[in-house]
Amino acid sequence: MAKKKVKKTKAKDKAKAKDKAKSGNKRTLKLIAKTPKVSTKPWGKDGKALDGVKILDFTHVQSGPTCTQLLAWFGADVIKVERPGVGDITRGQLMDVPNADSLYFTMLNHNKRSITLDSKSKEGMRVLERLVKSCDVLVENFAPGALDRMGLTWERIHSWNPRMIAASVKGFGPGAYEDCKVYENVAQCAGGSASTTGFLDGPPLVTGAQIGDSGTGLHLALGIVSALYQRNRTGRGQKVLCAMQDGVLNLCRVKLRDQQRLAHGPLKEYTQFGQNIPFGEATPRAGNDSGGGQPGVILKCKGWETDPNAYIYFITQAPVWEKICDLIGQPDWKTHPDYAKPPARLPRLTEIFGRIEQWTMTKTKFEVMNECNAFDIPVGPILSMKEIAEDPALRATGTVVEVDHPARGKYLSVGNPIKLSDSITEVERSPLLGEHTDEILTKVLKFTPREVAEIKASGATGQAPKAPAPQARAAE
Ligand code: CAO
Repeated sequence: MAKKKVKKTKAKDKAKAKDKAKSGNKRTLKLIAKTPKVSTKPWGKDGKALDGVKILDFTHVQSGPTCTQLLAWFGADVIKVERPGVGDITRGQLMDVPNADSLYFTMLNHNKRSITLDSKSKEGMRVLERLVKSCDVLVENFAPGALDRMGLTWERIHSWNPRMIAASVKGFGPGAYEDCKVYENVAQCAGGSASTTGFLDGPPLVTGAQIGDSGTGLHLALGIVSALYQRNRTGRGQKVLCAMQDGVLNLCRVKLRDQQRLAHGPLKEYTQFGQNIPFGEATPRAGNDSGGGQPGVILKCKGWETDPNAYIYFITQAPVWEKICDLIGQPDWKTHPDYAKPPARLPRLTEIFGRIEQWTMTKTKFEVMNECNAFDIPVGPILSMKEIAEDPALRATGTVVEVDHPARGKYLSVGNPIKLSDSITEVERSPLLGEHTDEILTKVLKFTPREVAEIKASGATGQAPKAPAPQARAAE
């Protein structure tokens, strides 16, 4: 009897296992069946990469807006929530045209919609709740704790919408400085950029590239897209955090590399090695030395006495060394034991670049560019912002775009630097403050006319201004 029971149980288990395997197969088959067919529409004509993704954009200044602008360019519907009457502080910062949103704002907030909302009011929170419930991602870069103080804790967000991804930029990650407010240059200093930028005999320098703000915004965008991808599998949202210090350090990776190399001797590719200047305990400032294995520096070109940008970056890449020697009229260096091989050149970089500079100073930076590239010698002209703004190739690819704005007229912006062949970016002007408040309340959040009236009467949305009439613009 007992034996029979065991047999029965075994048979049952077998059947169960079979069923499980079958349903597993079914699941796989289902997944395969669900895989969409390859689109028959032409490239770039089948919507955008992030079509259908809705973003509650609670960002301001530069880091967060950089992130949401990228997502908008890839097709996400970005709804920017701004404080009534004030909006993103950059709207009014560094203004150049009276009564028009600044370039600071317009160049970081393309392709978004704007709703004004006092998030600290009862009616404001009612709208926010519906936004959280209907969006896929919340992006914010408030000072630490501000979102919690508003009442939008992660627990609350997650309970309202378990699929929501909550993405934040903060200055520092968890640790001693986690409560600190941070701006671009603070991050550059704390992330290792400033201590390694500048000349050996000068103070630390910040760079013009906004690696703290825009760099962290880029990192955050990748985190969000990854979290969206994982959500396809788990059905669950998650928190995404990018600390600006971490983002800067990630971009300064090669300097932490050099810090560790110091333990094994001097950094021979640094100019200071050839100048017999001893190395200290930390990665030094390297002036314009290349950060890689191919020595390079900035050299003067024709006109440098009057043009601050008549310079070129010149890299003595090892595979083209002989071509460099021929080009600068120093063919004997091809075989000379002091110059022929890369290790022999390292202690002589100042002398070598001095000799190359004698040659570059006889030519404009564009002549050097053309002559060197004819021999595959990597060089880079120092382009001014004026030259970049006027560059026809950058215009042709949409990296520099002209945008029209109802209050400020035409202006130049930097378009999407990431090109997708099947999700082509169309750069649209930034929204006016609260321009889409009504549209979002009614069409996106589906509040009834009565509810909209209640929300508005409470003052939660403030007064949405209208775009100036064309005549008014002409008179400006
Ligand atoms: N309705 C009501 N209140 C709102 C609101 C809205 N729609 N939007 C924002 N606020 C409130 C916030 O809740 C916060 O209030 P509390 O301080 O009372 O909680 C307040 O406005 C100010 O927010 P903040 O502290 O973020 O702004 P700040 O100008 O003082 O600081 C910054 C700016 C950038 C230093 C800080 O936000 C920060 O450190 N952010 C994280 C790092 C970052 O992104 N830095 C890069 C900025 S670009 O250089």
